[in-house]
Amino acid sequence: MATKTQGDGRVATMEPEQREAVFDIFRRWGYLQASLDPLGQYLPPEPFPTPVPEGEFAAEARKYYCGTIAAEFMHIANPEQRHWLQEQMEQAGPQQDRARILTDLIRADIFEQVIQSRYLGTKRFSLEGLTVLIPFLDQVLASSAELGVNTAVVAMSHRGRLNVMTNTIGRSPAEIFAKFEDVDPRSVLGGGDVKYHMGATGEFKAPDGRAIALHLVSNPSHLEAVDPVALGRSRAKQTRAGEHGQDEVLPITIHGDAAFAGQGIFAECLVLGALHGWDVGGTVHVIVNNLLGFTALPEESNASRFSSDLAKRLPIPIFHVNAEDPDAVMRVAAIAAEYRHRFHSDVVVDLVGYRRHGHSEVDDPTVTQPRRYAIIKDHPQLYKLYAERIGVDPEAEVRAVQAEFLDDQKEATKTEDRPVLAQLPEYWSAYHGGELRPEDEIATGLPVKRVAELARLTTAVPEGFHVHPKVKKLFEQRLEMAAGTRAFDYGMAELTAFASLLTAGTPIRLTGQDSQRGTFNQRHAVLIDVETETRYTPLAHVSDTRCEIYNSMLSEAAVLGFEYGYSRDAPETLVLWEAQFGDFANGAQIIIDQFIVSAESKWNQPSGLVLLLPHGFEGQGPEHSSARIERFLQLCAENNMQICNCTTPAQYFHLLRRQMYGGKDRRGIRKPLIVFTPKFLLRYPKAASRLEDLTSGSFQEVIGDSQHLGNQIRRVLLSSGKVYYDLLNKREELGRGDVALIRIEQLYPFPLQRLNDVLRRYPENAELYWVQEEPENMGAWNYVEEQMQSIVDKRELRYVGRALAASPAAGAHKVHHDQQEALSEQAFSANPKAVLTARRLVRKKR
Ligand SMILES: Cc1ncc(C[n+]2csc(CCOP(=O)(O)OP(=O)(O)O)c2C)c(N)n1
Repeated sequence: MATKTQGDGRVATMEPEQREAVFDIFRRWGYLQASLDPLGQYLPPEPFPTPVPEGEFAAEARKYYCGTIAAEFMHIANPEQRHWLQEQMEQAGPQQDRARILTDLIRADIFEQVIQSRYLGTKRFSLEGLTVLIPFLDQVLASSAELGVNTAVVAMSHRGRLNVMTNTIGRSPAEIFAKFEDVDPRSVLGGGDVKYHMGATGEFKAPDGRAIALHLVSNPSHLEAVDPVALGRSRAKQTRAGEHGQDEVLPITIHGDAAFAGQGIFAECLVLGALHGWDVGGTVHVIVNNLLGFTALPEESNASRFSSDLAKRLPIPIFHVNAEDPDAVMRVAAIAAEYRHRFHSDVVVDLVGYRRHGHSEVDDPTVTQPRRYAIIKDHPQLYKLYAERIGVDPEAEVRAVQAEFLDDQKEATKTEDRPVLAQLPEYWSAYHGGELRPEDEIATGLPVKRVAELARLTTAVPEGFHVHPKVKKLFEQRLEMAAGTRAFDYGMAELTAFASLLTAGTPIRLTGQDSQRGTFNQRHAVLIDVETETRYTPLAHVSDTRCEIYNSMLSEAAVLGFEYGYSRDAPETLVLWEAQFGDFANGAQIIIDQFIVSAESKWNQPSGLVLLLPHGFEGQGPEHSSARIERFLQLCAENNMQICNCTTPAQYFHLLRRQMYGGKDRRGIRKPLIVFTPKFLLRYPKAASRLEDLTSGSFQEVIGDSQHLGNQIRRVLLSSGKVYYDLLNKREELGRGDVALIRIEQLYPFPLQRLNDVLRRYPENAELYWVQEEPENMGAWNYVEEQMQSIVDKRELRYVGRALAASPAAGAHKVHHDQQEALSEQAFSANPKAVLTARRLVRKKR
């Protein structure tokens, strides 16, 4: 039996096994009895599921595990991680710099009070009740700086955001107050955003002088949507930083308790952030847990005791800490920072406090939580409690901070300038957003020799690598394409565009479900050795330029958010996200609406992200047909993106190159590009391109009909995308030399001028039809009609396509086929009609 000399000199018997057994119970269940709610109202102690033998060991363990810090870590299988955490928990907390903590608490509280005094009745989403967030972040950053972090990307929602902007990010209070004075002319003109969504950049200075560049990510109202964006931005910064990027760039995401439990995108992020292609070396997640979500109680938001339980399905430690024990909060902050650094793992810190006011300051919370707010009314501010605890009179400091903030407030009322809270990093200096100008349309052809050289590079595999016979055959065909003896398909056009960009120094990052091979077996950018299943990416070896192609997890929202974030910090990189079928992109609608299409208008933040959305009606049913062209078109305004649908591989090739290049130079403009990509056309012989289509020219926004011109033309059929080939075939079948086919390859910005030039080649009285395979309320029809208003004013534009429909496409292949046939027939008939939808067709037959 072991013995131990205690502090008081007594010799106690130690029974290690017995002690371990008791401690294990507390390690596992101690969090159920920790004292976490500062108001003592919620989270009452719960009995352990295992009987606890009371005694000396239990008393000791209780001290570590049932105080104001609770830890959940026994679900982590890795013993090293568990033991490290155990060690941290089973010791006394370190000395804290209490004066610094007190200053932070005073600044946090007084900041809110100063706003409250002047801007009564304005929403600010006060941090009061959880002001400990400010010293907490200070400690996370100070500890991280010591561990080598020099950049942090911070995501957070409304709660306490203005406070963090000032007291953590370091924006001057005058800039924040100016936002309350509403001096931002853009917010009057319709652009811009509300103050508690704006991004901000700044610098943290640790007590030892080390600095961390801080980036608070612009955030839409949609809770948690910013999480993947912050992770993507972090990954891009880490990549830029190089080998030690994960140690230098720290992602911190701050959540509300209700949003943490409720929003699926965050659950997706927890998995995503740990996957190879998205790994950010761990994120520090902070729950600003006021035990309320708007008016909802915890039991209305969480399925279990803590909102953090969602994170427990993964091997991530979770700390809960009573927000009114600042020393404990600081201790957890340091542990969290070190854990993330040491194990490159996520860590969750649940700061449990309260909310002093209503959801916003204009809300009366006594209507829904009368008892809680009766307690809150008389509950002193944390800085007062803490000052008393450490035996300091805070009044002089409070007055000094108040005077400083009030001075800033006076400044703010005088300023006419729009506060610029965030600066784009230096690596954006060669790039810009704004208007798409004609000079951005440039020649993107490649010399013949270059195409051949790139084909050789992209089909080369290392000695001894066993390529699948089918892929081997495809590679032989690709070499023939490059030699000009076989027509180019989309797969090869894409590969050649990628290789050409890489060899010119443009990195590429492409992700999506099954993107390495390609959902439609068309890409084969990553090869699998048939004997060893090792992978090889020829594109990664065509030059020294980085090429990343990953199969993503089965998520649209988080993955697209991540890639958008990546594009925000990698303007030099061609970043592409691919939907498996374009239909699924609507699972990421928040990212599309709130970031991709509107970020430049709201936050002045450009992005060159490319979305590849397979689209086309091919009889695969309602959910594998439509990438919802109509929705993207409805979102177009102010030059916010480019929307294209390429009918040939060469067009796709030029489009991808155009996205990155302008003239001899890299293209300066960064604009999201939405490409409706083909499925059936991928290998359709009539859609194939010749070598010379890639070696000269540029992307054509409109493709006229070079064979069908002049006065014999009676009808002009306008279309976009694959339906063109249905019309082409029908025209051949009917021998109709009097019908011209015009393809609109870029839908936004709408190429009106070019279309007009093309239409001028036809008689003015030629009939004009828009033909589409999508139902009348979908596709580009409504949009095109409006864009062509100046033409339509003078001559009629009529519609041929499927009739109005609730669901994009018919379920039965036969019905699809009949409809498709009918619509191409109608396009050539004397008096075309809209083609009926599936259900109506069936009903009519009865
Ligand atoms: C996706 C989404 N749904 C609903 C809302 C409206 N909303 C804003 S704040 C809020 C409550 C958030 O509660 P919690 O996450 O606990 O944060 P708290 O405001 O308490 O800090 C709600 C429902 C929103 N902004 N985003």
